Amino acid sequence: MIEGIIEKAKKENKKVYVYAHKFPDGDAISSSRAVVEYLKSQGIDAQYVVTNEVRAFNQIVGNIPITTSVEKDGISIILDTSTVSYAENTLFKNSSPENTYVIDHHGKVDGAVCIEDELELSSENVLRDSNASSVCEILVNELEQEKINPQIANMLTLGLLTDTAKLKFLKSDTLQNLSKLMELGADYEQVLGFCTRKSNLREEVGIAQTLLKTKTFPIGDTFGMILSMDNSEVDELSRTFGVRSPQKKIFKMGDIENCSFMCMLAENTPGEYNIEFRSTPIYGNFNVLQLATLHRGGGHYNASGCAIKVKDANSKARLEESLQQESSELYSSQATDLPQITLSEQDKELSQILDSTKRLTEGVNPEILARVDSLIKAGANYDYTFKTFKSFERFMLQNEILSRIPSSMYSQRQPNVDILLSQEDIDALTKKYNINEDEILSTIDSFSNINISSASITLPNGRKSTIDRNGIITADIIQTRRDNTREISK
Ligand SMILES: [Mn+2]
Repeated sequence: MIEGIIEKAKKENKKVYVYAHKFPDGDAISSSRAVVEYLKSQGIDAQYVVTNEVRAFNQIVGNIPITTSVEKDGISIILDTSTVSYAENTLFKNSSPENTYVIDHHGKVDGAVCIEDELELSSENVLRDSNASSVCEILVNELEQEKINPQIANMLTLGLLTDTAKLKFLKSDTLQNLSKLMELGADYEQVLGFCTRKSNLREEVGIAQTLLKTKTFPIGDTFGMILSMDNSEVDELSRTFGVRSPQKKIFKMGDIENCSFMCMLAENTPGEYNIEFRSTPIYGNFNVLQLATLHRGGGHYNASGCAIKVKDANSKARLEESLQQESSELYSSQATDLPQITLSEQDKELSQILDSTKRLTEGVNPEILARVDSLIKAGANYDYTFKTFKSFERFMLQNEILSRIPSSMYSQRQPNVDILLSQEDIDALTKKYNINEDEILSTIDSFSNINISSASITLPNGRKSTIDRNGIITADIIQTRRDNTREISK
C-alpha cells in the first residue's frame, strides 16, 4: 500500500498527510512519525497532522509541530484509529476517498462501523490486521526493509513495545518482527528506557489508600477481590489525589496468587455504579463476560464491565454482596477442573531466559528473541512465565507502605520519599499480613514505576532499603530475595 502511495504522490505531485488517534499513545505517535520519515526519505513531502501539542517520546520521534490546516486534495493516511470520532482531528476530510488510506490493528467486530465504512473507502485503501500487536508491527512488513533506517527502526520498536506493555502481550509474529527491527539497527534497550512512563506519586498514594479497603471472598478453590467506592469516596479520591474513574485502576489487582476474580465498583455519578470485572486464564479462567452480560454490560472473556443503577444512597454494601453471590454461583456453574500448572521443559528454558534477561529487558538480541519465539511455538506458557505473581499479603503490604506517605512528600515536584516505620507499625503489619522485616524492606520496589527522586524505608533498628530514580535498589536484607536487590555491608 505505502509503495502505491509513493508512486501516486510522485506522479500527481501530492503532499501526504498522516493522522492518528486522540490522546496519542506510543504506537499512534511513532507509527505516524515513522511513516512520515519513510516517505520523506523517498522524496515525498509528508507531515503528521496534530492539532494539539504532542510531547511524549520526543527523544525518539522528535518535535511534532501543530498544524491547523492542510492543502485540499492531498493524500491522507490514517493510522491506529478505528472510528472517525476517535481521530485526533478530521482534516483528512480534505482528501477524497480515493486518496484516503487506513492502517489499523484494531479488530473489526461483526456489525460494527469502522472508520473505512464511515469514510466509504474501498478495500484496497484499507490495511486492517488484528493479528498484529500494533500499527508499528504492521509497518515492519509493509515498509520495504532496505529503506528502513535505524531512526525509523527505533520508532517502530517504540510503538511495538508500548502497545504490548513491554512484551507482556504478544501476537503470533511480534517477537519475529521485533527481531527484524533489531537487525535493521533499532537500539532496543535505549527505546525500552524511553517507553517506561512513570506514574504520579500523589495518584499512587490515593489509589493505595483506596486499595486497602479491598475485600476478599472465597470463590471455588480460589478467592475473589472486590472493592467499591460510593460517590463521596470517588469525589474525595478525585479532589485530594487527582484520580478519576477509579474502577479503571483494576489492573492494580492483577497477578495475585490464587485470585480468580477481581471486581471494582465506582459510583462516578450519584445513583450509578461503573463496574469492572477481570479474571485470569492462570487461576480458574472465569468467564466474566457472562457476569457482565447479566447486567447488560459487555467486553471480553477475561475483562468486562457494566453499569448498575441504584435507588438509594446506601446501596453499596448490598450491591457488593449480590455481586459476590452471583460471581460465586457463575464460577461454580462454569467450573471445569482447574488444570494443574506443570512446567514443561520448554517452560523451564523460557523461564531461564526470562530470568537471565530480566524479563527481556537486558542483553536481548535477535537470537534470544528467536529462541523465545520457538519455545512459545513449542508450547511454553509465556503468559504465565512472563508474569510475576505476588501473594495477596504482599499486595496489601505495598498499599500499606504507599498509603503512609504524607501530602508534604507527595506534593513535591521531584519527591524524596523517606518512610520511617515505628515498632508499633511493624508489629501491626507483621500480625496482619504474617510477614517479616525483610519483606517490609523489599516493598521498596513498589516505587520502581513511580516518578520520584528517591525513596527509602527505614526500620527502628536502623535497617534500611532505598531506591533511586533509575530504579536501582540498595537494601540490607538478610537473604537476597529478589534479583534486583543487592546486598550492601552495614
Ligand atoms: Mn495501537
